[in-house]
Amino acid sequence: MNDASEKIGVCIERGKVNKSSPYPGDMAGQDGADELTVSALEWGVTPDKILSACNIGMQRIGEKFGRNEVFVPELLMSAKAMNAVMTHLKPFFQSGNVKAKGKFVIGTVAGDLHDIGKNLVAMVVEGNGWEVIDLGVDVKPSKFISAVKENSGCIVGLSALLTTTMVNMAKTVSEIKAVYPGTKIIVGGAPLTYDKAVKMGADGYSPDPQGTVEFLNKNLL
Ligand code: B1M
Repeated sequence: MNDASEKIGVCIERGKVNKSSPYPGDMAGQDGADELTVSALEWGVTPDKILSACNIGMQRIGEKFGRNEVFVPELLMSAKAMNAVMTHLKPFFQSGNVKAKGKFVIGTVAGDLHDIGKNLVAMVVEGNGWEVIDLGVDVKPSKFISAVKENSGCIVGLSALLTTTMVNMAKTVSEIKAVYPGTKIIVGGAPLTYDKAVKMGADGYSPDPQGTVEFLNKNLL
């Protein structure tokens, strides 16, 4: 990893959004995730490299949270810094003027507010030529069902980051399948595994955006 992307990873871990942000105090007045991403892209650092540095930063803040060294406000600042980076990376993952291969309805399941991973999956899928209908976070099964009704032939993607919300994911899969048995559903998110996905009746599982694209392309109607 080079120095520029490493610095961005540190901004994610510390929640340093941009130069004008006074948080964290010891980084006041320094460039943040926002400015450093712009510079890194100008210097030719690849979006993939920047993204993987961000993921390391997120991993580190998550571990600190797990050890009770930081709390929700710190996680929120890291998420804000990550969003600042993603604003600049988005154009690289979206190509535009491509005829859509099909429709992909995605959302984070009920009770779950984590959307960074879901947004990344949505971006990469869109960049690979799919029309993405993003239902957001805390999405109830009924909202997914309405979206399937409105977007005939779509494939559905469910994201969950909490072990507690995997129950809602399983419920969403079974409720969609009860009304639209032919709908293909892929699930993903940190607590998921292939076995858990199969157990809840999903058609696919992916640990990352690229695997999601492969699943979609395989299930192209
Ligand atoms: Co929370 N959080 N959080 N959090 N958070 C985790 C997930 C946690 C592991 C932290 C920890 O304890 N170490 C832990 C969950 C433990 C568990 O259940 N196993 C946790 C907790 C406990 C909580 C709260 C309960 C804390 C509290 O309030 N006491 C609370 C819950 C709120 C709720 O949802 N109801 C909470 C809140 C938050 C914030 C709101 C502050 C913030 C989220 C902000 C946001 O998303 N806008 C937050 C954050 C930032 C995290 C961590 C630090 C980072 C998550 C992240 O964005 N990762 C996280 C710890 C960690 O992951 N290291 C943690 C980066 C992202 C790119 O990766 O989301 O995994 P990820 O997505 C990947 C893959 O999973 C996959 O592709 C993505 C790109 O590679 N993927 C899919 C995701 N969805 C997919 C769908 C697919 C396919 C692939 O197909 C459809």
